[in-house]
Amino acid sequence: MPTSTSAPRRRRRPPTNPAADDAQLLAFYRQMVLVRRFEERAARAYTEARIGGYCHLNLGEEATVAGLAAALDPTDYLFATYREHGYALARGIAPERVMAELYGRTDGVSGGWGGSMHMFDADTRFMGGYGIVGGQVPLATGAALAIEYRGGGEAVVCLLGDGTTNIGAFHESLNLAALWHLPIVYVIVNNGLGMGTTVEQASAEPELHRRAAAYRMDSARVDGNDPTAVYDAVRTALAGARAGRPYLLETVSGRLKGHSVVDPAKYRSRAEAAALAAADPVAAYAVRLHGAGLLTDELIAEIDADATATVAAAADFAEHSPHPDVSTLFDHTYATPVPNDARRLPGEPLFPVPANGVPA
Ligand SMILES: Cc1ncc(C[n+]2csc(CCOP(=O)(O)OP(=O)(O)O)c2C)c(N)n1
Ligand SMILES: [Mg+2]
Repeated sequence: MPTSTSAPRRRRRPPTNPAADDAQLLAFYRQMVLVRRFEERAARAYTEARIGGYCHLNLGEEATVAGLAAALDPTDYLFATYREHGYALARGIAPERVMAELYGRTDGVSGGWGGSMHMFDADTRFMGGYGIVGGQVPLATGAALAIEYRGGGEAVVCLLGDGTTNIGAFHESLNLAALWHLPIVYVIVNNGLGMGTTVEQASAEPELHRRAAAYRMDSARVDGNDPTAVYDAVRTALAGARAGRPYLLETVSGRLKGHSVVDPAKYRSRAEAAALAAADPVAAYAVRLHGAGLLTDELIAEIDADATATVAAAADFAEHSPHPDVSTLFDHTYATPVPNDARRLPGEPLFPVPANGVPA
């Protein structure tokens, strides 16, 4: 149940996106399978040493990815965590560019400079990818303030993990968002763990959405394994946010593998791992759509083959994309001159973007 107390400054708006119809239900499935196959391929490429650095996967989070992304308008801004490949794909960034970024190549969505944790794409208003736990939370709040300041119907969705609710900036951000009626939805993707620490070990209030009460903010908890539940919850939350009522949404799902691809997750018992696998959201959703007559065995195989082919083509593209020249190593660091651009909005380029799309 939403917890709400403070008086809205503006009227609540109904959700702008329509309720999910059959085409949307199938689209969720296609999206979920694409994310699943993409992440499996990323894990394989990592073990083949084609991907370096850190690499955190959305395995187990596919339903949340699909439902959340579909609820956003194209003009909304999405801030993610380092566990962001699936959200980048669902926001509309081409799989080739996401994979090339993982490979650290020039055709990657961040030109190969960012890697797994730092994808960024102004065109789709995908605002990153952050390696600092919670680094995105105050930034997203600032983006919402910019929207409010300028006026307009856009909103910000800011993803964060369950563990991230214990950093100070989370509380500072929610406090300001509530005080200033900012158009923002904070989405806690509760996968039960911050690395190897459970929510119950880390959080005095393990029902994380209830923390909104401290800021008199609307909140809800939904099943993150159900794309329709996530879609509806994000639509509702966004409608409130656009009307000046920021929102705290908690989605509950499981992390099927380790924290990152190099984590064997030894802190998990066999029974826990088996229970997670049994609740696999992709398989469960396939069964549900099959039962509803929307999926057949043939269509399941076709969707799988499509996703597998898309991901294979993305990996091939990444493999053949050039490595960045070593002379560019220190480009786009804090040493690069940055104009005083306090009035620039999120997504607007700092410098003119050349025709090839890669900043000089
Ligand atoms: C400021 C900061 N502290 C610690 C870390 C190390 N670290 C990386 S991920 C993580 C756990 C975050 O857990 P959660 O917020 O639940 O996100 P999840 O990985 O489960 O998606 C930690 C402690 C970091 N990257 N940044
Ligand atoms: Mg977590």
